[in-house]
Amino acid sequence: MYRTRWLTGVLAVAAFAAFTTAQDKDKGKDDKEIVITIEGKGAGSMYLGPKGKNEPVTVTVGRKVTWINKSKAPHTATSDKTEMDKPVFATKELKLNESASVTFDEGLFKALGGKAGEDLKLSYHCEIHPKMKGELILKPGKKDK
Ligand SMILES: [Cu+2]
Repeated sequence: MYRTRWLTGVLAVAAFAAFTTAQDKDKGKDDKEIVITIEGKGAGSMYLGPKGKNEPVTVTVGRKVTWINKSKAPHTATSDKTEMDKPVFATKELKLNESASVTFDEGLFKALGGKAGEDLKLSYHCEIHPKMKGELILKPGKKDK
């Protein structure tokens, strides 16, 4: 009897801790992180933005974009733009359920050719499957929140 009560107390604390962590994580996502899911769709694979579609994703400069691979084939997110023959940004090769993030800060925005007050269209691709393409629109300046 005593032992059961002790266990209930521990479970209640654990549940509270889990709830708090989940809340903090969601809050962080709302503020800064944009998640793009990489999914296999029939013959090809696509980069699906927060709306679940392969369409340009708008990113305010300063925000973090996370790509997570939900298909069995490995993929990357690699900028089309190169600097000294190297992509300006590139994730590692992502296997199933692996993710990688890129923070599009002011420095990276400029390295990609961004100018103050102008949106920058940024196309990227998968290094393993060059037909896989995605697009971001980087918005400089004010945060939208
Ligand atoms: Cu790929």
